[in-house]
Amino acid sequence: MAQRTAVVTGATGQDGSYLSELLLDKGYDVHGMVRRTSQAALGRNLISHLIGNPNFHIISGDLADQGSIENVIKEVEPDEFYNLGAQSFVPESWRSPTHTSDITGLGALRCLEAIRIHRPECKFYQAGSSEQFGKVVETPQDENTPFYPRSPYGCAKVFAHYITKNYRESYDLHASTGILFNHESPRRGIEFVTRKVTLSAARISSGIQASMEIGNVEAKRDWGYAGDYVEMMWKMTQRETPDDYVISTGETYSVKDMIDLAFGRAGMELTWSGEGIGTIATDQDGNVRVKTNPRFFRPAEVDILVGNSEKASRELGWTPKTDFKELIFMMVDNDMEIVRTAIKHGVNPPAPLH
Ligand code: NDP
Ligand code: GDR
Repeated sequence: MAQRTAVVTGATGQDGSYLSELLLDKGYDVHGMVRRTSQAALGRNLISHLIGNPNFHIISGDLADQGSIENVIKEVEPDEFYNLGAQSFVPESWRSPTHTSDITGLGALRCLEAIRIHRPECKFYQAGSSEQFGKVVETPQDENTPFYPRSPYGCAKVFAHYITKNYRESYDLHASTGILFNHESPRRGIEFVTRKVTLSAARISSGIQASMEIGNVEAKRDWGYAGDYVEMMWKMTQRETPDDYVISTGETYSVKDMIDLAFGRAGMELTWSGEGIGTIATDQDGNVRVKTNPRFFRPAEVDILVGNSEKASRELGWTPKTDFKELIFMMVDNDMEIVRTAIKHGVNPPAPLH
C-alpha cells in the first residue's frame, strides 16, 4: 500500500504529539499544522524530538483562517485529517468566549469545508469532549446521553460535534467524533488540574514551594492516559463506516482523591479539614500544603463525569491499559525528575500556571 498521509491540527499539544508519534510508527507521512503564534513560544515543546524525522513536516495554518486550512489540504492532499487544535482550557473560555467559539467550534467547520471542497475522500476525525455532557442528565454517559454544556468551551464542542455529524450526513464525508473523557500524561499542559497537582507536589517535596492553591476539590472526573486514547482516534478513522464513540475508563475520582495520590507519591500524607472555599490539607508534620482560592473556582462547574465506552469496546476493541494510580504516579515521577534536574543545573523549575 502507498504511504498514507495525515494532517494533525494541534500537533504541538498533548494529544497531537502522541498521535503524531503513533502515525509515524504506523508509517504515515505526518503534517503537523502549526500556527505562527504557537504557545510553544512559552517554552512548551512537545514535538522537538520529531523535527528532523523525514516523515514529519510542519505546515503553517490557523484554525481561525479558512484560506490557510484550504492551502494545507491542497498542498498535502491528505488521506486522513485529525482536528485536535482548540482553545482547550475551560476557564479561559469564559475569559475569551468568542475566541473559543471561533477556534474550538467554527475551526472544525472550516476544516470540514476545506475537505468538502478540495478533498472529499479524506477521512476526518473531530476531537469531541465529555464537556459536551456538562451538567449530566444521566450517569454514566454514552453516545445517546443528551448534551448539556456548562461553559463556552462545552458549547463550542457541541457545535463542532453536530456540524461534523451534519457533514457526514449531508455530504457523505467519512467524519467521526471521539467523545473523549479527560486524559492526562506527563505532557499535559501545566494549567490543567492533574499536572498542576503533580508539579506542585514535586516542587513542595523539593522544598522550593510551600503550598498549593486550588479550586473545587469535590469535582469528579473519569481520568485516563493520553497515550492510550490517541490510538482510538486512529481506529475510528479506519472503520468502514464513520461514527461517534465515547472513550473513557468508566471510573471516576475526585480532585481530592487525585491530590491525595499525588502528594502521597511525593512523600506527603494529607489530612483534610474545612469545606468549600475553606478547605485545607496538612501533611504529617502539620504543614499546610493545600488551600483553596476562590480564583480557581469556575462560574459554572461540571460536578461529575463518568463514561460508558461499551460501544468503543465492542466496535474498536477499546480497553484502557493504564489505570488511575499508574497515571498519577507516572506524572509525579516525571515532575520530580524535571524539578530535580532543574535544581541540579541551577535553573528555575517550571511552575504551575493559572
Ligand atoms: P492542548 O491544549 O494540549 O493542545 C491544543 C492544541 O491546539 C495546541 O497544539 C495548540 O497549538 C492548538 N491550537 C490552539 N489554537 C489554535 C489555532 N488557532 N489554530 C491551530 N491550532 C491551534 O490540548 P490536548 O492535546 O489536551 O487536546 C487535544 C484536543 O482534544 C483539543 O481539541 C481538546 O479540546 C480535546 N479534548 C481534550 C481532552 C483531554 O482531556 N486532553 C478531552 C476531550 C477533548 P499552539 O501550540 O499554537 O498553542
Ligand atoms: P477540565 O480539566 O475542565 O475537565 O477540561 P481541568 O483539569 O482544567 O479541570 C478538572 C476539574 O478540576 C477542577 N479544579 C481545577 N482545575 C484547574 N485547571 N485548576 C485548579 O486549580 C482546579 N481546582 C479544581 C475543575 O474545577 C474541574 O472540575 C479538560 C480539558 O482537557 C478539556 O479540553 C477537555 O475537553 C476536558 O478535560 C474533557
